[in-house]
Amino acid sequence: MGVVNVTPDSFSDGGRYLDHAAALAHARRLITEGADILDIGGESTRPHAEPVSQADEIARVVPLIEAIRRDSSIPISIDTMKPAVARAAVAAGAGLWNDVTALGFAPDSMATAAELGCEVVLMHMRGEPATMQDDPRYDDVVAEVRAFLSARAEAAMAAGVPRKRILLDPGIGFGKALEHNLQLLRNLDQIADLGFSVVLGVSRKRFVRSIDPSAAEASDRLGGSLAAALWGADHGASILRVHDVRETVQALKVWKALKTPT
Ligand code: HH2
Repeated sequence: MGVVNVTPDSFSDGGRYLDHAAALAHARRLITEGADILDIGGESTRPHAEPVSQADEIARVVPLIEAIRRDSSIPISIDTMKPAVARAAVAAGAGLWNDVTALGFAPDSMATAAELGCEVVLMHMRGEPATMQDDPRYDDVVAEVRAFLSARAEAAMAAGVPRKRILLDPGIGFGKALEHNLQLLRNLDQIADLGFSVVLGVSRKRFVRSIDPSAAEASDRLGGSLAAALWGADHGASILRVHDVRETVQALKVWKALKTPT
């Protein structure tokens, strides 16, 4: 899953693709590089990001989704917590709603997902983007994230989202200190054991800098991102949400070749 952020402030590429033509060119490049899904986002979820109005978010993402749809049938995911944005994105051609609030932001999120009939990514986040990195604490991060995701999946099914349309994501970096992120990655199989496809977003995240302080800039974190992506692939992730598609596709090809006995 290749990331296209149409935002001025995303942590790794904010501002680069706010312009429609630049975002479209980037989306096309990710398709050429081997992305299987494009994840389009119009609001940054990084700590202390500025909130975006519904109208502005729709104006950022819908023309891009329409333009991608004109020349590609690639599955498109909309990264939003707002039901109205998901609705507009699905009408424009998106088939997957990636929600970092696990359909918890608005009272009508669950019902909207059921009505739209799209796939949904339910992600775990502790707290809200503005404050989530202020000393997050857990007794048992793996058990708590697993129980949360299981409960949200049950709630989505009760609201009418079919089981096969639900994907789960532990939400690396969302209200988690380094040790929490590492515990979740080490025990990713326990999330996969819930029986849903697992989406994993480790690309360019801050935990890489926590391990390698020389990786101050998000763009310095490719090596760590690839290491974590392959670890995820080996421990039950079926979709990797990444910025560096070409490099990740190549890493996965080598990993797959090594795993296939000759
Ligand atoms: N991470 C980010 C945004 N959306 N969605 C899922 N399912 N999983 C993730 O790990 C995830 C996500 C943060 O990355 P990015 O989009 O690059 O930055 P920003 O939120 O600042 O736009």
